[in-house]
Amino acid sequence: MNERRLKTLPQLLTPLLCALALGSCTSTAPTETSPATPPSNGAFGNIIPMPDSIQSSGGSFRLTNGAGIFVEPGTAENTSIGDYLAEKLRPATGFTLEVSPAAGPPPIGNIYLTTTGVDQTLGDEGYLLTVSNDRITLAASQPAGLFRGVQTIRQLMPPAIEYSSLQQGPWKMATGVIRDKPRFPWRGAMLDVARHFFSVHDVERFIDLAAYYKLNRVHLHLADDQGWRIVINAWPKLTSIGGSTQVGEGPGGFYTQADYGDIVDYAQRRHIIIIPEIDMPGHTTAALASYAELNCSGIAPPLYTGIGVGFSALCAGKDITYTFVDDVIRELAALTPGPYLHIGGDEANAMSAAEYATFIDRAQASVQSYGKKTLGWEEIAQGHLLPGSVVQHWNSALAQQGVQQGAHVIMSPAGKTYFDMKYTSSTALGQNWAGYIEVKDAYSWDPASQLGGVSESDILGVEAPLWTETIQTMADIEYMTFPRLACFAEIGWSRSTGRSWDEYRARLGSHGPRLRAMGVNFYQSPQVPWE
Ligand code: TNX
Repeated sequence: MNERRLKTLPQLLTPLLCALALGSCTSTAPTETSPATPPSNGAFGNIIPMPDSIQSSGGSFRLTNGAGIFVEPGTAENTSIGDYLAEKLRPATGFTLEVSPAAGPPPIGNIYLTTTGVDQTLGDEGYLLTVSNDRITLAASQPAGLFRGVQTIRQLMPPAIEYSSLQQGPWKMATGVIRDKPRFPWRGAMLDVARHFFSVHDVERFIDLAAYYKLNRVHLHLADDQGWRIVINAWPKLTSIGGSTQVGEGPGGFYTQADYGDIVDYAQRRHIIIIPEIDMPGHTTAALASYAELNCSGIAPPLYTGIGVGFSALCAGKDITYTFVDDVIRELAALTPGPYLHIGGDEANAMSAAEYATFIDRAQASVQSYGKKTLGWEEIAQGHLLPGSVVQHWNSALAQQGVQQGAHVIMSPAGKTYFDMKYTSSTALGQNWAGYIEVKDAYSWDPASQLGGVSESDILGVEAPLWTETIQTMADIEYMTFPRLACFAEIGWSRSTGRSWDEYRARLGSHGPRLRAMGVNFYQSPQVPWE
């Protein structure tokens, strides 16, 4: 029997008292729980990513029509989170779920979201969720924490809650207390919209699905050899010419600055920061084909629709190159509220090492001059990193050079995190240059022991990229991303101690009905006991 069921009365009462006092529970936070022995009481133990601590209390809360969502204080940000939760719960329940400001806990039967007087040790994204027979109380010191906790509320509801049409209740959930916060502050997914272009609507769905598993960064790979996808007013041919192709014969496409603004706003409402990437100085055929003057030869190459890498480069020796880079970075910085701009920097094999280092130094200076920090693939560690620059590990030991320069690292080891790697040799989509990544492989690794010389304190977080050379539709995106995104989200959020594939695979299996309810075209891996 699960020993967690054998609780003393004080143990059972602590969470309740804690919840009532909200702010005063720092030292009495539950300690005996860990992901090693999750509760066996159904819904309360099926959350992904696994919360930091769970105490179930064996009761049940029932959401009924007439229930409301009360937010305290009723700021625009908190109200927006209340509205988001209501939007998620209304279609399947058919309930009105009005959202109102509150001063103190609401009457029985309601949902209460509060950032007033809450334990600051929960940090930016932590939350304390108390479900009693009477109400749901979600407390966080910051709105982002409320938003993450809202995902937990969704996961505690029956899976049918995720349908976008009216479903049969009852809408019951198990009671207990969850105190939760993330291991890493950066948990991202990347979508390559350059190799194949995806609509604003597709990107928004990708953002929504990432939010469900508590990711907080979505990185958009906005330019590569095969396409330039964001309007830059100072260089309009980048999109009119450079945006007109993609891999294969398709017409490509691009985002207007207003489209990009919509994506940023959509993400912001989900407490997700958009990281825009313009890959430079390599991976630049789309730009080189649009403007002859960016080429050392002065001759524009043809547009490129293949899937080769490493053959293109901006001309490091020309002043116009740096005018171009500065214009692009200035416009992108103005459109991007988040603190980071990603300059790419990978596979610039068509340029000398000295030219490359100079280019990276100058690009970083531009980023800094517009008040942003530079992010780049680990190759940028061959330049002189400015304080605050971040290197993204993918396939070499160069990230170590970044650490030696004092940089933080984002871990995206290709053999573990690349959503474009096939699951098995019979996966129709994807590539296999970094190996096959079955669901178990996606779950069975740890960022802090992945790369020598890069340890926990050097790591800002994790990010999983979906490169889209072979990915053409939203259904393709979903198939390669799910369920691996759920595995990956747990690696970024949950503590590593006590992690067990056998426990996890059952928990993941319980998400089958949820993913189906959301209409996600996921890979039904035979490794997972899907419900
Ligand atoms: C490597 S990861 C690349 C991409 C490809 C990807 C395909 C990285 C920085 N470069 O250009 O799309 O492999 O898996």
